[in-house]
Amino acid sequence: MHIDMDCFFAQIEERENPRFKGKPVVVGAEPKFGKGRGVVSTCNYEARKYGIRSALPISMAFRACPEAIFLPVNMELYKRTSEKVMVIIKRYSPLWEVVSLDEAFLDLTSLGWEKATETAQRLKQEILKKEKLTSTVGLGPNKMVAKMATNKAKPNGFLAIKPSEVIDFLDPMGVEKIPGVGPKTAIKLRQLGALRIKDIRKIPAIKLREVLGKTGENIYQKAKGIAEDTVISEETVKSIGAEHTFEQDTRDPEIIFPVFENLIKEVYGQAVRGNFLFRTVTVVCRFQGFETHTKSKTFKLTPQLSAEAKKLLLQFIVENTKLIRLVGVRIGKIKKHDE
Ligand code: TTP
Ligand code: MG
Repeated sequence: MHIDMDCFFAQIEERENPRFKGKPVVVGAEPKFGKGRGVVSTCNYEARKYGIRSALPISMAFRACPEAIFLPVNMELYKRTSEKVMVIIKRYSPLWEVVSLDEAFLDLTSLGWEKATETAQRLKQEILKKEKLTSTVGLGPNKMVAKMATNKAKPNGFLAIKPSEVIDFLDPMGVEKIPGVGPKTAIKLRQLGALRIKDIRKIPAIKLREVLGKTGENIYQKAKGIAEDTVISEETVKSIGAEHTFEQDTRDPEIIFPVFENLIKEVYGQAVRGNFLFRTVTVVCRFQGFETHTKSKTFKLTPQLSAEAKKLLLQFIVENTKLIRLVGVRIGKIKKHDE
């Protein structure tokens, strides 16, 4: 499964300012009445009707639609929102891969096709309900097809391409729709007579290799719908963590410590189940006003998690008098017991 949020930065701005609804919204550099020098980060679908796109010079965006709402990039807000969305996404499979602030893959293979379809739709609905944001979801037998399904179904769409449907799905598309085929490669493919994906399969393999080298072989495979399907969960290998946001900011040890104890149990349980040894303990503390700090300690041998984590948390409480919004614990420098 592939998921990508619709016009992410612009949609968040619309959510925060309902009066923008239905109007063209452009997020990016300051337009300065057409004299601005930066570019568009993104814009909503209303603005796209005027030809405005990511990476377009802001001066051109202004000329295309001077009456649009132009907003600066509020990265803090987008990152915070992204984190919340990703927390939801990761709950749907232990095999997840975050690609960017608004894009991720999940491996749902073990569910089988029907359940995977249901699950993916449920995820889309949960993000809409909890974060008030629309997304587009694609399903396919590998990452490339899933991503292409998302692209095809945008915005606020859902599209599942079964293995038996892959070739019919790919055939009529322009060669530039293949992920990884940029404008230069697309031109070379067209010079070889391939306008659509189905044409790529007719080019002799030797010719493709001659013109495009190793990428040529890769593109040939992609044109047949064959691509990488491993979803790499970086964090499950590098570290294991858990965190909790309190209903209300607090400094009450009777609230904080039981919660923290549970987080430790959860992390420790995961380490035991995965048969992992670890050498770092990290505690994260977010205070009122979103100020976030971490404290880490690295040991020569796997330490006693509970004792070390509590020492670090106590240091936070002693050093900082602010109310606490979130606590988390994480273990790192992990390796399998038998490695
Ligand atoms: P995208 O997912 O590529 O674009 P999008 O979410 O705005 O629109 P959609 O997916 O519906 O087509 O990128 C995610 C965010 O990354 C985007 O909201 C803003 C940022 N971004 C830039 O700042 N500059 C860029 O050139 C691109 C492509 C994206
Ligand atoms: Mg997006």
